[in-house]
Amino acid sequence: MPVRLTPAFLSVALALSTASLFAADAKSGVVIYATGGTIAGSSASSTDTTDYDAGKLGIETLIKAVPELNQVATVTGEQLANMPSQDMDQKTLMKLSKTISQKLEDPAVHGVVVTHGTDTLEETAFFLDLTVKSEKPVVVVGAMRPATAVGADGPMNLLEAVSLAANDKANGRGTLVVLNDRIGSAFYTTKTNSTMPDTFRAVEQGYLGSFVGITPRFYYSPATPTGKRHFDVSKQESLPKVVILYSYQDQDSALIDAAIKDGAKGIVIAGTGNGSIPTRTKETVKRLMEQGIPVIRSTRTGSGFVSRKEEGIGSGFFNPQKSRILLSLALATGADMATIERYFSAAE
Ligand code: DAS
Repeated sequence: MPVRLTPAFLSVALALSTASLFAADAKSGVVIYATGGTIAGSSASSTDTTDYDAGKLGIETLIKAVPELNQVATVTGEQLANMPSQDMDQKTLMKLSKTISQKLEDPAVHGVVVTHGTDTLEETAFFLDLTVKSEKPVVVVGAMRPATAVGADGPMNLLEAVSLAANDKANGRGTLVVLNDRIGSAFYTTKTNSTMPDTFRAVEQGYLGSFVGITPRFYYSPATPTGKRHFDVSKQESLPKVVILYSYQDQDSALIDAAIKDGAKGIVIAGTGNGSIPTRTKETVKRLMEQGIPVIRSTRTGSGFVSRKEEGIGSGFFNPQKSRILLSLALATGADMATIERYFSAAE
C-alpha cells in the first residue's frame, strides 16, 4: 500500500504559495529524530486504522512524503529507533534526551522534532521536558492513522511539528506536543482516547495554541508550568525501577509486595478518586515509606489534583504515568523523601 500523498499535500502546497501566512524562517535548521509509532505505520489495507504495524517506515520515507518540509526549514532526519511506543524503554529515552541536549547546542539548529507512537508519547514528552534544558523548541509528534490509511494524519502533523520547531515563537515553552492541529504542553498533555485523532488533551490546563494553516498561533506568551524542575541525566546510565499499580475494589497488598521483591525502588498507585486506596493496603504503604521507598498516590480518573496523603505522597496534578517518570528521575538524582514530596506538591 503506497504512502498516501496526493490530496492533503496538494492543499498544503497551495497554502504555502501564500507566503504571508508563513511565519517560519525558511533557513531554520530542524532535526527530526524518528522513533517509530503509527506515524511510521503501515498496512496492506487503506482502511485499516487499528491493526496495522506501527514503526515500519524509515525517516527518509517520512521526510520524502512531505516535500513541503523543505519550505519550512532545513530538515535532517535521524532514525533513533523504530518501534511501537509501548516498547519504548529507559535506555532509548536516555539516549534521546542526551542526543537532543547536545544537538540543541549547535547554533545551526533552531529546534528538534521527535516522531513517536502515541500510546506512550506523553511519557517521552514529559521526560524530555524535565531533562532537556534549552530555550529551543522540542516538539514531539505522532499520528493516529498509519501512513497507508485514507486520511492519514501523520504528514500534516509532521509538517506542523517542523513548522513549530522552526518558529521563534515556540522558544522558551519547554517540550511541546503536536497532533490534530493543536499544540499542547508536554507537562500536562495526556492521551485521552484510544483511537480518535483528537486524543491529546490537558483536561484542565487546555492547549497552548493551534495551527492556522501550518502557522502556529499561540494563545499565551511563553510560561513555565508551576513546580517544573530540571533533572540533569547527562551522567546517568540508567533509571531506578518504578512501577504503577492500578487500584480497584478488593485490591490487597500482594502486588505492592511483589513489586518491591521484583526490585522496584518506588511505587505509583493509580488510586481511586483523590488517590484513595483500600484501607487494607495502607499499612503496607506506611511501612514502605518508613523504609525509604516512596509510594505516590495518583488517580485513575484521568485528571485532577491528588492532595497530600497520610500514607504515601499525593501526586498533585501528575497522572500515574507522569508520576512514574517524575519519581524515577527524582530517585535517580538522589532526592530524599521530603524533596520528592515537594516535587509532587505542584508548588514553586
Ligand atoms: N501502538 C501505537 C504506538 O506506537 C501506535 C500509535 O499510536 O502510534 O504507540
